[in-house]
Amino acid sequence: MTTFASSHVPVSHVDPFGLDILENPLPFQADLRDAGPVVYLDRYDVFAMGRYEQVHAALTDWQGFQSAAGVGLSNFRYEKPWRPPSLLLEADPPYHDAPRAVLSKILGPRALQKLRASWLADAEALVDQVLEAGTEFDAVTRLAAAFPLRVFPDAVGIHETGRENLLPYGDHLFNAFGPVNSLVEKGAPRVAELSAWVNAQCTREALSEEGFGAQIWAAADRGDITYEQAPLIVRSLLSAGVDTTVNGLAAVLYAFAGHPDQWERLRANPMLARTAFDEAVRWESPVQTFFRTTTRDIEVGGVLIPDGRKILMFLGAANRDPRRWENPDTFDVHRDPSGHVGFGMGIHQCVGQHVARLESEALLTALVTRVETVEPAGPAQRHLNNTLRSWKSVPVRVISN
Ligand code: OVM
Repeated sequence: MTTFASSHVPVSHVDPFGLDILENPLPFQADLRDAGPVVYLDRYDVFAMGRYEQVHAALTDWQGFQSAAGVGLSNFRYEKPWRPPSLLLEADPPYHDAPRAVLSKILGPRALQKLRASWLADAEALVDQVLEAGTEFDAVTRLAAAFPLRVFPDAVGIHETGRENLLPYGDHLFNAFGPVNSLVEKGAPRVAELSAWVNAQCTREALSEEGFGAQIWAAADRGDITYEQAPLIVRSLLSAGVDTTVNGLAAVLYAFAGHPDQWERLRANPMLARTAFDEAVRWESPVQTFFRTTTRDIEVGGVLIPDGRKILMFLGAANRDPRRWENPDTFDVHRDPSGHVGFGMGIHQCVGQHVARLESEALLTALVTRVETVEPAGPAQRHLNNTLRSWKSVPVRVISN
């Protein structure tokens, strides 16, 4: 980190999407926060925010920090997006409002009550199956990935065929919010094939008669959204609904494997499952970063950011900012993690967060009644992604009842 005394804005030459930084972003994020409220990243000619106060304020100010120019590095004012923009993630009011209202209702706590009993039973069946096969296993593949893949595609209402495309599509999509580096190039050969498959799942004919997908099309029948919008809103579910929850669940399982005292607390009080998941989302921030674009010249922390510029928001850095959190690096199920920006903040705050919380509640509840202790059974391995803090493998050993 270098600071030019002649300028008001600290400058960093670091590539936050460099593979070495993605492997362990925490030291860079601490430097970023300490450098100032706004830092200029000369490698990409963008600004960055790592402190909770400014990240929170910018996320809440959708008028000043737009999403419609894209929430990746690419600026849609000047560059053609690689896929038609999301009607939710990459839109601002007024266009954002109707898709958001429709999806909020379909994915809201009330609507999810209907899925609760069956997801709890699915989690129990999955955990029983894993524990019967042995007491040492990979918590990522066997639980964190297996559970969302077991319940979410069915809830959306897509076919069985091709579901193995969901994770690779999401992996590439989240890479594509970053620069065109080796991670994006690695995914490029399959983009056309994966996109074609995802898009084909979004038509009315491809979807089951109940499920989130059918409910989106029913909203078009009612005139709440247009028929042109419906398939793109289904696409948002398939884009944002799998890799995110897989990595959120991986985060909470990894956290507990490394913190036996915290598992003990959860065992003593299983009602902590929901808070524990939010604490893991704060601590690990499965979605590490998103960009915004200034809609006018805006001053932040004494730095003038001109109109139309990209700002990289470090959700992960904000969630570990010692200016906001006590012992931010500690995973603590007794802390109040509310206010974390791991799900974003403001009008774009994760519309699927109740789905994610229900998945984690189901999985943790099934585990906590069956597993006395959980510990690492070998080194956990990261999966590198430009946006996601992801795990390839988290080997664990458990003692079950
Ligand atoms: C979407 C979308 C895609 C990726 C992430 C996301 C975290 C949304 O297509 O709407 O939100």
